[in-house]
Amino acid sequence: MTRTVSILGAPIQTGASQPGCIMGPASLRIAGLGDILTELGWEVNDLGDLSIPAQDPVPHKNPAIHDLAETRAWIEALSDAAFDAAQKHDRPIFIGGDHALAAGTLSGLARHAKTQDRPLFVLWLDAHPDLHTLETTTSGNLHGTPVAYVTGQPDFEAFPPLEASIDPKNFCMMGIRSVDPAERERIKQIGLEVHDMRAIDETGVLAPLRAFLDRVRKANGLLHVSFDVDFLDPGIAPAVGTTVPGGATFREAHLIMEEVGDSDLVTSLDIVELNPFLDERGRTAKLLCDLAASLFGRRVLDRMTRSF
Ligand code: B3U
Ligand code: MN
Ligand code: MN
Repeated sequence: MTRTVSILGAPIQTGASQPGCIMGPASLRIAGLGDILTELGWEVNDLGDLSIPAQDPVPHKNPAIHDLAETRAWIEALSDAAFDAAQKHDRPIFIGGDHALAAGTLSGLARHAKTQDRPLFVLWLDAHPDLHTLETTTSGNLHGTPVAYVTGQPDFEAFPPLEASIDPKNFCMMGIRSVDPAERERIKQIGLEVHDMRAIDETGVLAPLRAFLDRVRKANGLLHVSFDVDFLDPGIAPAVGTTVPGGATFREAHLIMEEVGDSDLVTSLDIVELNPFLDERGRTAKLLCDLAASLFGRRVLDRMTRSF
């Protein structure tokens, strides 16, 4: 039976410091995301772009925080949209938009997982752990907060109430190479599994990834992949506002996608932080489509023919 994927655009950019992510969904569509998945045999349902009504400003005691009302409205809308998409389709894809998007998608997906009586696991591919609370963020950029929010950390009264949180032990982070002091403390405190770039240089991506996928399989979990463009090395993916040198290579990124795709455990995907204003002739958008293709089954050779 043909499996279904839905594509939902969320042109949110209020969580980031510089504008441009609003064009992310359009850029990924122009790069051919839908057609690529159709060619791979998936039934593709493009749900268009989500939007939010105009908001009145909401102040916060942390004066660094900006665009709180809009970001809050996006989280609310995305949580319901992600819940619906997960109930209706085998593999929803959420295309951003900055990473504050994940505060919404993960809260909706956690509610969905609860209806299935299954735990939700998250593979977080990012240069950053996005573990700030509304108290600890110094940049005030709310794309730095989704993991703290969905794992039920304190100081999120200004965000929508969380109906279902995600166990921090169900996260696996890879590619991490920019961590603020408060995030460093939080990682230790809540026991997050973080593979920074040093660990990846030491072990490669496959060993920790396979161990994580085994955990998901044994727990009969749902698996969400949250892919921040800055996970990738800026040399291959320039279209992101928060480039950090020393990111994942083309081959590491494809290998992760192929391995997760082969596991058949993945149930949803975010592609976030694409800023097409910073792209070079669409190369980052095209690379993201190719990485999605690897996750959804594109292979260079069939594994069975490889025995020599
Ligand atoms: N931790 C920093 C930097 C950052 C987080 N997420 C992104 N950048 N994309 C902050 O602003 O919270
Ligand atoms: Mn991020
Ligand atoms: Mn990042």
